Amino acid sequence: ILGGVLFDLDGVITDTAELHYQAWKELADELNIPFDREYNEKLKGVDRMASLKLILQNGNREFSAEEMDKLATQKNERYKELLMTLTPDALLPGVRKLLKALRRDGILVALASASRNAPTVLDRLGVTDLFDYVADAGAVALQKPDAEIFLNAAEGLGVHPLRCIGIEDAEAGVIAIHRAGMPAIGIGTEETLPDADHHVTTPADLTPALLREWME
Ligand code: B16
Ligand code: MG
Repeated sequence: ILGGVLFDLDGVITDTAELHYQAWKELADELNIPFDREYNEKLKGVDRMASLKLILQNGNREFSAEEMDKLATQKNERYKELLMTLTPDALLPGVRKLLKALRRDGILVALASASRNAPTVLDRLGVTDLFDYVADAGAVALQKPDAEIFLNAAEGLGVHPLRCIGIEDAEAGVIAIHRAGMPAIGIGTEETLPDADHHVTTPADLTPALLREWME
């Protein structure tokens, strides 16, 4: 029986990847480090400091831990500015409808995002009220593909992990969902998400009935 649906944020509810890209790009340009949209793909679902390390790999300078903290903060301040441009129009198609349908059916909904800015993003999108729980990315020690954030989200809902299903657009997230013992729905294709149990092109293709069926 389906009790809870756990959503990833970036790439599932909205495309914050483009805003992350803009903020990282400005920082990389300032440091004269090559960075493009293709490389940005590698940062999806990866937390802030790990993303910074991946970017700095392409430069030929070493940075102290203190400098790296500063750079990560600089990027985040810029990212937060960019978040202020988000409106409910930035919700991916079908998301609001799906969230409402789940609520109507008594299925609980949580967010399992690696982003510490997730609560702000939900507010900007106007969907905070449609979530029963938002897992705290800052309180999670082990990043995706570890199961921690999904287990934390299920616990926050008070629903047993085996009664939850997860939705992700990144392979590391799909693996995390499986490690949490849940079926994984991939927003993408068999090619981009080879391990997902089911694939859809957009959240608009999902309904509570379909998720219930895939829970079995
Ligand atoms: P922040 P998700 C992830 O979100 C993004 O995909 C990733 O690019 C970002 O670095 C990470 O959140 C941390 O974000 O700097 O805001 O804490 O896909 O897990 O929802
Ligand atoms: Mg994602």
